[in-house]
Amino acid sequence: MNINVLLTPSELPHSSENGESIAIVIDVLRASTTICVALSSGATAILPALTVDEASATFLRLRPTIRFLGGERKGVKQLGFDAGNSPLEYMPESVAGKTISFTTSNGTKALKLAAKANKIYIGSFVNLKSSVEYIVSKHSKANVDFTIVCAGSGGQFSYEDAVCAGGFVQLLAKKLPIAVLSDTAAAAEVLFAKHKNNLIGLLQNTMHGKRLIELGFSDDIECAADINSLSIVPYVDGKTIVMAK
Ligand code: 3SL
Repeated sequence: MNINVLLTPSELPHSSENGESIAIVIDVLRASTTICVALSSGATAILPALTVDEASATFLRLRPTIRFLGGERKGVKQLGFDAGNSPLEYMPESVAGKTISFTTSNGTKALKLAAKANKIYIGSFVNLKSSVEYIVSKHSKANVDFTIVCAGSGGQFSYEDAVCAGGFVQLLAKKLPIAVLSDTAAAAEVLFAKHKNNLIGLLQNTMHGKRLIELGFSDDIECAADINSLSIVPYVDGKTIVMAK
């Protein structure tokens, strides 16, 4: 059993040394936080798309009464979309009972790149504890390898994703003491230990966090930093993101 962290998705697809490979994809700012919030607001499913055109085409194929189109480019809601990528736009009054066609610059791309894993979960600070508890309850055999994938930004390292990955490493390793940590997993764990008591301060000072503040999304940072605020475990089922029950 190994726990590895990929600091950018560029190393994907990643093969497992053992039998079962479990991926946890993280894009704290903001795709994985928004996915968690949308599902806990009662969205039925999220369909990730690589491009704005693909998301729009998928949206048009859905039944008008249950469809919702969300996502961003350069952090901004696209023309004709119901919402951008702010988790605060995915409250129950907007998305309960809806199927969301969703595209973001990095998060949905990382999800597609992780497709070779046997199972793909979506992680963020908001669902750290609940998702690790669920994942461990389902995948604790010695032949499992965990790969935590940081979505990064434009193919580059994102500090906040690495810190969140470290939170997953710490909890997974605590619950699965036989697991062997890679060097990136050990480094991410150190970063989490350094920042876990001031996640808002961390997110406000990363490159992506500063850009979101400039765009007027400071509230999204507080939402994304609210560790363990949601009991939700999103995973990819075929081409759809749904909530584990
Ligand atoms: O890249 C992504 O997937 C987004 O989360 C980026 S943004 O926060 O909407 O700018």
